[in-house]
Amino acid sequence: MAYYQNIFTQVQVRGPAEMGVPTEAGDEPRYKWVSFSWLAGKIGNAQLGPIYLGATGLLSLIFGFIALFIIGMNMAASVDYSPIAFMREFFWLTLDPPGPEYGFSPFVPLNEGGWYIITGFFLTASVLLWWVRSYKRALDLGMGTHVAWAFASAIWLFLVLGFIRPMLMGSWAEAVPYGIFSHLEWTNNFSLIYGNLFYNPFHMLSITFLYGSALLFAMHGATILAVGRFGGDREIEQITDRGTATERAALFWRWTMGFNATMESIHRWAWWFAVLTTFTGGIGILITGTVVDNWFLWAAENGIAPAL
Ligand code: 07D
Ligand code: 07D
Repeated sequence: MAYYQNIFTQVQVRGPAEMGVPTEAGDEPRYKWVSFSWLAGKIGNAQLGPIYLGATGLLSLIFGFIALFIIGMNMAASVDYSPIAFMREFFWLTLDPPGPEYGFSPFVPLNEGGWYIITGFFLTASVLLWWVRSYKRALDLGMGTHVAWAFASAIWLFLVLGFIRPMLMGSWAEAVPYGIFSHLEWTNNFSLIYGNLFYNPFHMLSITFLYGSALLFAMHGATILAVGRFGGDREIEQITDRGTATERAALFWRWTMGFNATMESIHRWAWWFAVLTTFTGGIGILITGTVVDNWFLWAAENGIAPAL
């Protein structure tokens, strides 16, 4: 029998604000601002704050804002600062990298790609500083640094796309433009220029891990919701003190497919699948144009695609 399904969290527990554990680094700059939001509680924790804004967090936000501001101002200039045209054409507006005539030179006239290079500097600094923040906050809380290393995998692909590969190719023109549809056009063109990315085995691997991530996420989320009534959502306790929730969940998967992940291993599965999506993806992009010029021809030569 179908029963009540809800995309929102059903139970909101509201107690005194949790201010967090004391740490060796002391309290500053951990701002004590705290409030509660019923709406936030529908999708996560109802408590907002306290927030920690150290030097890396603050600098990251400032650099990120500068990058977005430069992108926004260049986009605005491209529509003669008309707010209406800006809104109407926002998805098509773009800040493009320098043309191939400038190679990988850092000195490019501002309006011919110079702004792009400056934006790239600030955006990269912002992303790297945010990485340092995620690493340091985890250490300060006595946690493992798994989140930071997973984030590093995404940053690897980001750096390959916007910096490492353009540097190896000796041309800023290879980098991804800053714009909604322009970055999609870049993605499409990249595949066309290099002979169909589908034949790149690292693109295949990246897709496999991306699809796998979605599948694992669905299986895990569904399993835990399904055994929530037996306390299955207390996942960490269930790793070491297996209860009826774990036993039912495990048996469900053994019944249906003969094998089950454990309360611990499912999180390792998820971590690796997500991390490998961007890790293998970055390798695939890095070797395109640098090592392999045409993926279809490469595949034909290696017996993957039909020979021409
Ligand atoms: C849900 C977490 C929240 C993050 C969000 C993204 C910005 C950009 C900047 C206007 C899952 C915030 C977006 C801050 C604003 C300007 C200049 C993460 C979640 C909501 N893409 N891409 C999108 C980026 C690349 C591709 C959307 C970034 C590669 C395709 C969004 C990067 C290639 C499609 C976006 C990046 C590529 C998209 C939704 C960086 C190959 C879509 C993203 C820095 C990997 C989809 C219109 C999302 C879409 C989409 C951002 C890189 C391909 C604008 C920041 C170069 C095929 N990309 N992308 O939800 O609807 O991610 O596009 O590397 O179909 Mg992209
Ligand atoms: C981009 C990591 C960097 C992001 C970071 C975040 C901010 C914003 C946010 C303020 C996404 C920084 C964030 C600055 C701050 C706020 C809110 C991760 C990124 C650090 N492909 N394809 C992939 C599929 C085709 C192409 C990956 C499928 C065509 C290119 C993925 C299909 C052509 C590239 C994938 C398909 C093509 C990719 C991306 C199907 C186009 C890449 C993984 C069914 C016509 C990228 C090796 C990811 C890659 C990539 C899927 C088709 C081109 C698995 C399912 C053939 C050029 N494709 N693709 O997690 O790594 O990205 O390729 O057709 O560069 Mg593809």
